[in-house]
Amino acid sequence: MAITFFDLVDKDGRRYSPYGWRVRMALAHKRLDAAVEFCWHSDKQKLNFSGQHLLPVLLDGERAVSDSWTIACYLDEAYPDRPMLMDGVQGRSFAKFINGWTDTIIGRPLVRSLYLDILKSLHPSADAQEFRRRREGRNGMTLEALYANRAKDFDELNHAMTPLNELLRQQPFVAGGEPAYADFIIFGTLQMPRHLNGIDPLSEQQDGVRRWRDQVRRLFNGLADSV
Ligand SMILES: N[C@@H](CCC(=O)N[C@@H](CS)C(=O)NCC(=O)O)C(=O)O
Repeated sequence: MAITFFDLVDKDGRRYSPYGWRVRMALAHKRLDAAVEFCWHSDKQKLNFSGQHLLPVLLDGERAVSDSWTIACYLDEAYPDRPMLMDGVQGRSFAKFINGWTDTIIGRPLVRSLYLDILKSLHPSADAQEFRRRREGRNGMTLEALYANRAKDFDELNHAMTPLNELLRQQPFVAGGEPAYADFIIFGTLQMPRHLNGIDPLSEQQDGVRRWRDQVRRLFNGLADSV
């Protein structure tokens, strides 16, 4: 059946969504081809069929699946004959923890420090006022104040990564000897600044994470470098 993947795009055609990257890597891991449909922030009408307004969304035949975590679980359930993203109950439980940890402990400081860059790169049809209003309301600060806090946010993120760095000094991938969805979750989040503005939040101390990131970038014929 034909798969369509709805992904976020900015005014220059850049695809920087951390959740979109998780799904891109997951589809490649499962050796599944998908047609891509580009959407911008607040492109709600285009996503009406999915019953919600956030990206990414996967349409597999008639079946619409939203939310990157739900999509990853769906792909393993619908395509068990393809390489698994998460191995068994333990694999899924571990990846679920990594998903929550990444979104809160790593993603939150990273994303809020990038809001101003995202605002500047919004697609011309996106609702910039709504984008600003929602983020400022959620954080109780202007996007400019959040931007000014970037160095502190990067320090926080690097501190939180200490155990991950230690793990990746001892093994090649987050999931163990081979890459799996747990890797794509963290990697997807780190793809965001890379594709948005080229800023690298990782400090020099993150030698394990940096080595791992280089390895993941080489997967699937360098998919991570494609725009
Ligand atoms: N938990 C969701 C988060 C999805 C999400 O926040 N997507 C953002 C793009 S990175 C979005 O669609 N924003 C559009 C908007 O706020 O209008 C997932 O894992 O897919």
